[in-house]
Amino acid sequence: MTMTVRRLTRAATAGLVAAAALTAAAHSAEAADTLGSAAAGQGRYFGTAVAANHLGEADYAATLDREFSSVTPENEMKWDATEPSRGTFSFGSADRIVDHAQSQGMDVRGHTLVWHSQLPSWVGSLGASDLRTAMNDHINGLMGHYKGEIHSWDVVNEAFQDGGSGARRSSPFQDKLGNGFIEEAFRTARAADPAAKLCYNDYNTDGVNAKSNAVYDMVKDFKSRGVPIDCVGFQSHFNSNSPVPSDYRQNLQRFADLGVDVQITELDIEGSGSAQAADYTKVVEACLAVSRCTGMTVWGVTDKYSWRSSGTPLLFDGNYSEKPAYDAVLSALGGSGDPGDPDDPGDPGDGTPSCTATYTRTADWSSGYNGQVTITAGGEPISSWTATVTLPAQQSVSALWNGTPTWSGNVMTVRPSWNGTLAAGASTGFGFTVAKNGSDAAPVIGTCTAS
Ligand code: G2I
Repeated sequence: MTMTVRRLTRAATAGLVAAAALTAAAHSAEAADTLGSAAAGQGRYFGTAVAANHLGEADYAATLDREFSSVTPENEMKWDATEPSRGTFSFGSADRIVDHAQSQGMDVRGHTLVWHSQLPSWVGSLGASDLRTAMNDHINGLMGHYKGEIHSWDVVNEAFQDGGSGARRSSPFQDKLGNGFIEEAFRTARAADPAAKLCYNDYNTDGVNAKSNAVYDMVKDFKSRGVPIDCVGFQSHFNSNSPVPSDYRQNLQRFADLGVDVQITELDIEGSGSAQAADYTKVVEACLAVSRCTGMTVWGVTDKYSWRSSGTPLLFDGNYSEKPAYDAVLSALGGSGDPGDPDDPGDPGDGTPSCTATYTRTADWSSGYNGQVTITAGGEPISSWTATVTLPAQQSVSALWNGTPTWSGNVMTVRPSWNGTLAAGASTGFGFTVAKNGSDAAPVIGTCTAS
């Protein structure tokens, strides 16, 4: 599909989009018991990253459509997907997401225009002058195609190094165009779609630290010189190594005080149960405490498709049941959803047995390791469970306890031995010993199913 044809098509559908938005608004007035409607009550959006290839899965689409008011294409708007060879744009997968979002009255965040990663190799081989032209052409190509349809664009993503230096990260743009590439990208972006909010987006900038200080200095400089920037995105990928910072709210506030909006753009927090729920509460409360924090996006709908494949960092488990973290977010948003509502999937009394499976490596030595999978029942008692463990090809299992395995290639399906019956919310687990045979990679734990 060429850019020109699609641009005409997108403009022609604008009337339909407006009608869909009205339908969605009417729906949320009836039931302030979803993330999107509760956040709307606080004047914010609540979004999720979406992958086009899951939209055909009924439960995925139903959960997305019911709960969220904004979507970010997880990979489909990146450079490798949209301009795989110079001047040839392909928007098929991104268009599917944008069309779906608009049919449901959801807003769309654009992610991302200029980034060192997921960059086709042809970009890296250009000389400085060609690279400058290619960068501006890319911004114009994407923003032109979606003109008027994107509420906020991540114009530049992850341009600063991790660690204490506060320096710029090496990339073709940084190395060949110098510090000025970010300013140039923002100026080009403003002209391409004046209605879109233009954001700088990064990770490990969530608290006050050397990296966030460097971004802060850049935003301050841009504001003082009239370089067009409207928002800063804080990715907020958290786990035990990178917990929710205690100065998260203060950090959001100091950026807001520079005269930009702040957005939480890729939120996920590894963990489970009440600890994970408490961390999510901290994040939502921080955003609500900063008036210029205009919305939050979680980085995926369900744990089973998270980029953190061995974690469980999202609000819905692999069966699309609401996790304690979901109830915590809804409640922090002031939603009227009752965490004990038997009509809500995953809540006690919903009548549907469910379970979650989480993995930890409990012992490690040069030739092997022990893994432990914890099975936790959802809001209903269960009488049996099934979990899958996919091992890296070289590895083999030499022992397994507290479970009964069956094998298909390198996929081990485990059912209970003595421990199938669990009360609502109760846990059991199984353990296994693996021979590494040269591979230290982690196994991937599949969706837990219960009966
Ligand atoms: O890494 C987490 C995020 C950090 N901030 C920027 C985000 O754009 C980034 O998202 C992740 C996606 O969630 C992953 O889905 O970006 C990754 C790549 O940098 C994405 O992973 C890629 C895999 O590496 C590819 O092998 C795969 O083909 O996803 C692609 C599409 O499934």
